[in-house]
Amino acid sequence: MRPGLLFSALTVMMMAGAAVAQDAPSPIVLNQTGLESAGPKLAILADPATTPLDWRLTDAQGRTVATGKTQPFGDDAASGQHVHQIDFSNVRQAGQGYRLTVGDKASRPFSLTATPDGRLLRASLSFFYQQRSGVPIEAALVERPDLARPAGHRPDKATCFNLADPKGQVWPGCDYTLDASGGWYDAGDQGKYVVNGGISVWTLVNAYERAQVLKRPRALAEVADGTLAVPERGNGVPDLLDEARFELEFLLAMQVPEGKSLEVPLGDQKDNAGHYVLSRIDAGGLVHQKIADAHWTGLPTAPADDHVTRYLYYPTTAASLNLAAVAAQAARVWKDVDAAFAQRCLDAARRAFAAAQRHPDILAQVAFDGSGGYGDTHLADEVYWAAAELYATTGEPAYLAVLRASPYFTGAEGTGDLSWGSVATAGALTLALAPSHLDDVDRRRVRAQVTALADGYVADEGKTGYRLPFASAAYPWGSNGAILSRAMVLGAAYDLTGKAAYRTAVVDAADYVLGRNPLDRSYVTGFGARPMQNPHHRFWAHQADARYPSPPSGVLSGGPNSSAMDDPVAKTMKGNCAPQTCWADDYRAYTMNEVTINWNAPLAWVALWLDDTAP
Ligand code: 9MR
Repeated sequence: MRPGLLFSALTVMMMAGAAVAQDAPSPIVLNQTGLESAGPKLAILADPATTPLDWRLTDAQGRTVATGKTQPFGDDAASGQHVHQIDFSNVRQAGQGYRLTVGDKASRPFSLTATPDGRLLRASLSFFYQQRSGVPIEAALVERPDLARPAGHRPDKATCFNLADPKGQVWPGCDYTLDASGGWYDAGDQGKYVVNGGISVWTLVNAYERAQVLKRPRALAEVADGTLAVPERGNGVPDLLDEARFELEFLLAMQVPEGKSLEVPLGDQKDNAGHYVLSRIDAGGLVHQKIADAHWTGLPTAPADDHVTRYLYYPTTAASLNLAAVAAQAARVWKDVDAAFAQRCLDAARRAFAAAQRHPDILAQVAFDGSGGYGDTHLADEVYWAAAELYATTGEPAYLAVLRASPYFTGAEGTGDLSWGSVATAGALTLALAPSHLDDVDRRRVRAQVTALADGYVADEGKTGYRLPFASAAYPWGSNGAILSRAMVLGAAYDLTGKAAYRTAVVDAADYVLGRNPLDRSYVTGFGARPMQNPHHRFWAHQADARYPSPPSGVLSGGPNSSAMDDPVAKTMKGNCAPQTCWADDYRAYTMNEVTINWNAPLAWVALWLDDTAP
């Protein structure tokens, strides 16, 4: 075949969104996108040998540039392997075509790069644009024409759920509709959930606020106006903030109008039939938990083809506190960008917080069909986060009083891993970073809490064969998101202290999701030799139906899940996989291979942070 023909055949395949053939797994694994020439460098070999083995690093010309001995880690529970670590951090010459060998085993060729190229950051942020609801996804703004699509759910107007839930309880509905158009679809489904939207948008805005407060010109330039493929480029506002605001406008639209009363469950009260006892309350200022379809749609379903009736689901205390937190954060960050928007956010945040204080126990714990639960019955962390953001923004004593009463503030309780349902660490990160009215003693204590949390993550590195800051015996739903959320805390600890071990752990987390794992898999589409290709997603569903596209680049798989193995693929693997290997690149594997805004957000945060701090 002439080269021209080969090229066009490949192009057609790519345009059609076809999955591309992949390399076989390699016996020596490392970040498939290459490593920083001046940064830490680790590769992993699974080998039964109990004594150190000789390794050799060759360059593109086949010349030996370094040799050394592997460090046997031994049996590693997470991977189920006997692991050797190969640390070649001393090699610092940038270049391509490096290869590690141990006996007859070899790595794929890889590069050492001196300057970050920003590709991962841009691609990981493009995910948010492509998850937008209510607007067309424009061909000019995506990497392949088949990723363009018409607007879905335009408009996304709904009233409150007024049908029977799966347990037979009939819900009363409400006397209003909200226009909740816009925002990002959550994941492979097209629901829009306030608590998950909130933590995701907070993460993106925090990446920006960090760069702003710490005066990081490189990071600010990377997300400035005109840098991202978003429709708002050229409007004079940093593109990262444009993307975040698209979600914030949706979150604001989910707030119950003043003067509305609603029947909602309070706490756990149930009647003899097991139905929730509903009480009529003044609901103004509370925030609806979600807007979503009345029943699940199948795969594939392009957003514009979803015609299932959508409903608002009853407001919850968690969603209200969540909006209070992110709207307060936005009020700070937009103050000099769009003062009117900042004021609107602050008003909404105050009202949401006040409403949540009036109604502290409206819990998201009812199972409805057609959408995820994001159920949460422990809200002390949401209270802390919201109070922290409001205090950082306003300096008002009433919010400080709430902070002082929180076990997370005093340190009686650790803030713990950051996730959609565990948000105290978001509050701590804000208090540690944002210029605020905290006195020095309090500020020092909060900062020490952040570094103590990070120290625990660094300690985890030593317990894992693949050296990552996550040593849990079981891998949870969205483990890749959990690992990258830890990397954010480590990044913040590095910002506070400059200690190299923190940055190394961030690099380790990124290396893990980009290929240094027992499956030799890059969990980010379009990055590395063996990227994930078949997410659980209703539009990027090429594997399910060839008329739909494969995913764009920059989308993070949820990752190995050894905890909730109940999708059709996971069921066949149950009991047969070590935690880090309970994963399959299959669109049906919704517990392992879905993609979400709250996992891509820490990916983007970490990508920006690594670019910014590259040695
Ligand atoms: O990310 C969520 C995970 O922590 C939960 O264990 C899981 C089951 O409740 O739900 C996950 O969230 C899903 C959400 O409910 C609906 N959209 C897709 C999300 C990712 O699978």
